[in-house]
Amino acid sequence: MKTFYVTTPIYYVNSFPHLGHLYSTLVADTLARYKRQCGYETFFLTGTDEHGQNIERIARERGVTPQAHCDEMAEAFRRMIRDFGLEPSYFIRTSDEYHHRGAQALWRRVREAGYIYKGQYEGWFCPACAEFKEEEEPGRPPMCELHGRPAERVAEESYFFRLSAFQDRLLAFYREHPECVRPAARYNEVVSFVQSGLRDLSISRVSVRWGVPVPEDPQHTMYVWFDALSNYITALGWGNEGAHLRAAGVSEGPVFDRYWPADVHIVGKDILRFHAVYWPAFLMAAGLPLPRTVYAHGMWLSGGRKMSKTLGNVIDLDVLRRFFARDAVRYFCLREMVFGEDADFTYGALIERINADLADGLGNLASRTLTMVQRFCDGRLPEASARAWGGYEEELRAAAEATIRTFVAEFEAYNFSRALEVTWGLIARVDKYLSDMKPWDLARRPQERARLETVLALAVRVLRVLAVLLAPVLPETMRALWRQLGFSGEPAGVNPQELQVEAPISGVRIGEVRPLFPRMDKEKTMAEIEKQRQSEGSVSSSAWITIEDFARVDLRAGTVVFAEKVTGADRLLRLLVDIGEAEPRQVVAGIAPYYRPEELVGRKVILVANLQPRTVRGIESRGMVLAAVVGPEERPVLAGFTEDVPSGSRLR
Ligand code: ME8
Repeated sequence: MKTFYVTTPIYYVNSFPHLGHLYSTLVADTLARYKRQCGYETFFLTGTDEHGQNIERIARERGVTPQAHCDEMAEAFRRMIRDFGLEPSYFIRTSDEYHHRGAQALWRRVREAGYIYKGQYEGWFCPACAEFKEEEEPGRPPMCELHGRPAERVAEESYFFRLSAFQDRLLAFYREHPECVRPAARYNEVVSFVQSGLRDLSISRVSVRWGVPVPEDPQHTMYVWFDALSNYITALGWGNEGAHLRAAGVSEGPVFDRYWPADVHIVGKDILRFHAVYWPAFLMAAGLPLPRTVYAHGMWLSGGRKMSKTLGNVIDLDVLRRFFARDAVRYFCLREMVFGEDADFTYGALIERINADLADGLGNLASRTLTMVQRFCDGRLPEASARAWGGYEEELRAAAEATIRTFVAEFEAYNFSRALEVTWGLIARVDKYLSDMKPWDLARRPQERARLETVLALAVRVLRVLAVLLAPVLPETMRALWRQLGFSGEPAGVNPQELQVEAPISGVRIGEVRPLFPRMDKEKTMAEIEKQRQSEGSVSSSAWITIEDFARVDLRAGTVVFAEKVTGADRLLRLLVDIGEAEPRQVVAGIAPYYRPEELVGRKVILVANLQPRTVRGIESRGMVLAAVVGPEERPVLAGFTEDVPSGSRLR
């Protein structure tokens, strides 16, 4: 039997899951469903990446053991999987014992092949991403762009992986396998990175305890990426007995030989280098086959910026869970993001797509067709008749056949967005066909019976095609549509590669007709989402920041010594705030409708003192005064003190 192995990255347990995490998993879930439907025996792996200095530190700050922290976080990811109806074959946790044994077995293989040696590592390390950073200016800590913090200097004994020995072999591999990194732009990036030269990689730490011990030298802990990447094979039972698979009811023992090499590792582009350079090198060193494809998807942006807990613009899964049907979230993610490129996520765009594509498009086509079958054909699927079959019908049938072929080709090429766009083109054509043929008029003329039945039969056949093609994307609603059409079994049981428009379905009694996708009231939903986001619930489920993250914000007590309105700007006041510096700070604040300048002079406020200066209406603002945001009109209420505080005092 043909097999297919798809993986997501295993999620780092430093933050709660958000849309970015959900995305990798739902892409993999969609692919897995599609491949199963095409008759492949499919293994879909996901899980959590739990080791490293960063996790050790977070657990310490929370006052819990690393294991307890990881247990809690792994459960949050499992919940994401349950709540969004995702169906991985197995969920791996790198703190699991069988994984440790597998990772150690890989280490031994690489060491025995002569690619691991002991040395001294000195370098810049960002604990938040567990990554060594290149030194840009001699002696100066590089800033981690992702976490906005300087890297830390680390000097210690370390094991090294001889990555430099793999430069030529990797380049030869890329040349011979142009599909090994996709999309093409990422392939080129990887090739030029490797061409620019590879340095050996430090792959152990003595200062970190929370991790997989290095075999025969347990003072050392494996570098978290060596351990994490190996999950893709340890989960299949490589380097262990596969007892975890038996316990989970997945298989009797290891399935490594059946599924490895992976058909595709789905990853975000931020972790491409690990998957397309380090991982193949580790595997080459161990003499194991290399994954067929690493596909790097783009980033979901929110407000034009990468979603990150540090920026506080994370799309919260709680909001998606509460307000949206899960099939709608799947559809939006796959339709809106051209796979491989970045895309912006807004609730407004999600609601608009639900209304336009799902409710008015697919949903409306299904309900108007089935309602007519109910009314005009006594609830039985009609038969097309040769007498009434003309050029228009032939054209539409050909369009449906072409859609099937294009959909399959685009899906195979990971162009999910294009596959859906083409499918919605077909929906629009059938809609137009119904509007042109006016079956409701035909129904009033008994001599047009054959034409009426032909029109509806064709529309029903297209609905059947849609249910089959869209089953991996909209699994729940397409199942519901299948039942409404009166079919037994599942749309997922029909192979899209063998799908045809013609099918012996006439005479089938349809099920109860119900709307597949209710329309959403955009304004009302947006207002409710905003309310929820303001409420405590979403604060508690957003990710933690560390004490160091917080300490980067320089908060000072200050005294307003001068205030005036900014001419030409109704909302703005220009303030001078004394924070114990030689000169008071000039700050522009959007509080003019709520505070008179004279009542502010002498008032104690809290100032964010290290905010990057910006110019507002030609006035340089060097800081921000803190205020609570109250009520739907978002009235600012200045924060202050009930006791006297000297200007310039730090807050922490
Ligand atoms: O990187 N949009 O884990 P992770 C799209 N543990 N994808 C996003 C995203 C966003 N805004 N934010 C994050 C790790 N992701 C490692 C993986 S694999 C052996 C180890 C994606 O939890 C990100 O690109 O930080 C990555 O693919 C995945 O979420 C997990 O990120």
